[in-house]
Amino acid sequence: MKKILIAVLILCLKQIAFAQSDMQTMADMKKQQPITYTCPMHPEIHATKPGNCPKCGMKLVKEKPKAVPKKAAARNMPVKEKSMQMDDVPMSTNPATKAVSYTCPMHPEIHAAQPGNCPKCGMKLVKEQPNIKKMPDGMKMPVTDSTEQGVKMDDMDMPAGPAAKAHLEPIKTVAAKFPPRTVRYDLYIADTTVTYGGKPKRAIAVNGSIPMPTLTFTEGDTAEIYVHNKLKEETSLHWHGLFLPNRYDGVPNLTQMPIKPGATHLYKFPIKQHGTHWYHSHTGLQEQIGMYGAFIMNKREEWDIPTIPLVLSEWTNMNPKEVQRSLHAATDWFAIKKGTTQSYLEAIQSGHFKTKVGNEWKRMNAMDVSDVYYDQFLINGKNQREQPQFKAGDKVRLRIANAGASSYFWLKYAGGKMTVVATDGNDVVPVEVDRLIVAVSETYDVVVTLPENKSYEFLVTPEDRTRSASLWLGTGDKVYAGKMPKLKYFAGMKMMNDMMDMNGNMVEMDGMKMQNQTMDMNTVMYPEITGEEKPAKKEQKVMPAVQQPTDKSMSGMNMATDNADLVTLNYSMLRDPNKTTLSNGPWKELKFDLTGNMNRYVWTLDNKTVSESDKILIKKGENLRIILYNNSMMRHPMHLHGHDFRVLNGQGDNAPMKNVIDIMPMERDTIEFAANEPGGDWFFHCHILYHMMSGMGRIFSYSDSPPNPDVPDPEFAQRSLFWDDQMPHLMGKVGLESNGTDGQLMLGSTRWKATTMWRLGTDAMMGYESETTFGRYIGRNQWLFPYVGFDYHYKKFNPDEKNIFGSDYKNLFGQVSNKENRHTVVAGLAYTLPMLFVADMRIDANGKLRFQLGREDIPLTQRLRFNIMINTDKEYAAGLRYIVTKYFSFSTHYDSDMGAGAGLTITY
Ligand SMILES: [Cu+2]
Repeated sequence: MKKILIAVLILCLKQIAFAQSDMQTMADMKKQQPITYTCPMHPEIHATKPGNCPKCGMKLVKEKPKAVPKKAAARNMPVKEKSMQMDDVPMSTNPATKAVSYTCPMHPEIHAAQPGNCPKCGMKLVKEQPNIKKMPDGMKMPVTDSTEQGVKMDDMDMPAGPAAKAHLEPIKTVAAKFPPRTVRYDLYIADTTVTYGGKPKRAIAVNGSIPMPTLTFTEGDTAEIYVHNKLKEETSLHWHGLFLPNRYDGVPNLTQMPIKPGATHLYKFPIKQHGTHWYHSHTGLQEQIGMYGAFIMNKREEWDIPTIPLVLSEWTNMNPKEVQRSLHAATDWFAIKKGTTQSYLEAIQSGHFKTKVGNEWKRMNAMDVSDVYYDQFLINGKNQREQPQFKAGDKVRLRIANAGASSYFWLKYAGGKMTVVATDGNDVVPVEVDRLIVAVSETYDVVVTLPENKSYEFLVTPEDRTRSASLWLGTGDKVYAGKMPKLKYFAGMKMMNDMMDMNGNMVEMDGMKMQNQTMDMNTVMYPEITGEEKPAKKEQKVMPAVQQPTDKSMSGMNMATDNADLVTLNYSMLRDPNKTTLSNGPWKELKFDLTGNMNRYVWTLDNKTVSESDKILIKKGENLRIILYNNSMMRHPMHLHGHDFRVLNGQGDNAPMKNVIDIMPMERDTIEFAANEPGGDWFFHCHILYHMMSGMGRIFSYSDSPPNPDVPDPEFAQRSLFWDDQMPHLMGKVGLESNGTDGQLMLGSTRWKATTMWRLGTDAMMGYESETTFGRYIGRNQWLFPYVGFDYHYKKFNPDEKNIFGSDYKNLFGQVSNKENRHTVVAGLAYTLPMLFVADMRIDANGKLRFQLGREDIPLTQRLRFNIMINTDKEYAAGLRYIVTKYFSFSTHYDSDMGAGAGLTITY
């Protein structure tokens, strides 16, 4: 056993050394050839030596010989003639000279005569600039944006996207025949049982239905909604995107008190806007289990075409409280279910070992685009829906709301392009796209046309692409939209590595601001554009061969061939038909970094949760400008209650109005809104349910607000509100093995953690040990953990003991060890090192020092985990754990005190 242990240790060390020597050999190779270096993000940079980019600090890469690979250039040519009509792009300059060429922001060696996608990574090509900063005088980017300073867009060199203006012929309208009226709804909220995920599970239905009933109004009406709580728990309803009196906004413990079991609550407010909105519970995690529905406000004069509200959502068989706890416990069960563990074996098999090491070196775990595994995805409560009544030539408006708790959804349509006509209830100048992604809680209005008398698939795919849901429009032969293939996680991991520095900060690339989803960094993960994740092969054929349909449903719908031309919606393509500039008023500017800690699942703004920060006071009549920078590895849909904001996207005076802005990693976006409510507290938060519940938000509070009659005791209410992100979570691991038991129980909150761990051998020779510690995580990354605690250790002297250090009578500091009989208080400091090893230095009341190094849960394969520990008390341990289910693993374990053992480990 001793030998195995040493071998393992050596292997571990070698791993690190190997990674380094690898880099060394790379460097040596570089020296041999007279080559130059450039920045992947700044192709104008040329250097004779390796180093970092003077503009963005990114590592320079070898510059390849200029010749454009012919195949690649040819690949770039748009396949279809009509695509890429750059003239149609509202903000593009008419290329004055013919000498314009295009390159990839990530692959400067690519040069193409025409716009298109990079043959290497599929990213949209950008105009190549001869060293001068762009923007000829003639071209004024419409960035007036009602601001004095404006927002620096001049560095932004990305085309707005090859959006063709929509060929949406005029659509007849029809006027409301009735005068404005009061519309009453009675909503009965009650428990129900559903089998969405194949097993009967508890859900919440309103009037017996999931989603909740679609509430329809016409502009000018008055809404009177009676909510009858038939649950055994509190509830609330929030009207997402609505302008209404603050007391009816529906945030429990902020704008009202929770609706108690058995109580009825009236929401009554005038309908002073129109468009596609939705409503949902704002209490706990109720939104995850059915409490969401469409809220439609028609214009007085509305389009006379069939209109279908589509509420998209997801279902998990796991109790959402358990989902939340699992996220905090950092179990990787969801990753196992999704097949996204990104273990060392998988890394080696796919030639990404270095990427994996780089990833852990930067103290990151596996990466994913979403956190939770879901058992089913739903369109209006069903996975497959049919609307057979439509015929060739029919236009249908889909009013789509993403009511998912944490899923983004891709939308694709088998019958041709989709015309986006509104977002978050606000009209936009119609824009035609092949696909779009809907962020959590966003809404989009999309018009689709049936080309023939067939049944066309409207395909809804979660961003992680684990499953999908479909709506079928029309009757006849089925026309499939083409399933979206699995993401290339290692490519994404590599990209994240490149973008993140050693301090866990996303490196902002100035000179090329990431804004408004114009460049979806995740594009590198899309195999339909960039080809399959390849097994390790030296020579990389650049372009994907014709993609193998992985599924019969794809029936010839081959994506790889024409996907280079896919038009994907991004925010800079959204333009309000009217001016949206704010009226004059004093300006207030605020900046927030979106921050997070994936390992402990703490999500924050400026590293502070809602309960750790003060309300932000605003005044009626003020204009607010909020600059948001996403310094985390995940995208966040930030939602503002009760107000629409302008998204500064390069559309100048016609910036689109939204109430949710999706911000991708490394993006910096600016929004502006008028503080035009008479008062109240308005929540601004990430709409990913589990991010919000961990504290990612702020409260905008109008100063001199009149008291809210529905919140009689604001201090009590606030304490209850804050509890949402202060609540501690229990987690644990208990090993039951032939040589004894070891394990730990933890109770953790945003910053604090109490742990008790034990190692109890089957007899006194093996010893009994327990350590209890209590401490606080410091800093945004929470790598530093000072603690105090109590240590108990008893072990009978064993003359035959074998220890790789010889005797453990003295520790490595030469102090006589007290582990034979120790009960003492300790104080120490733990620190997470690169490669996710935790270094732990402590001193006990007898002055004994101990330094310990350990790492848990090294993912060897999808389900096999390795852990290792060694300390200066000459104790060491290593173990393997094979994960069978979320709660059970088979485990083996060797410990310097307890020896070898095998058994079962329970994880909670
Ligand atoms: Cu978030």
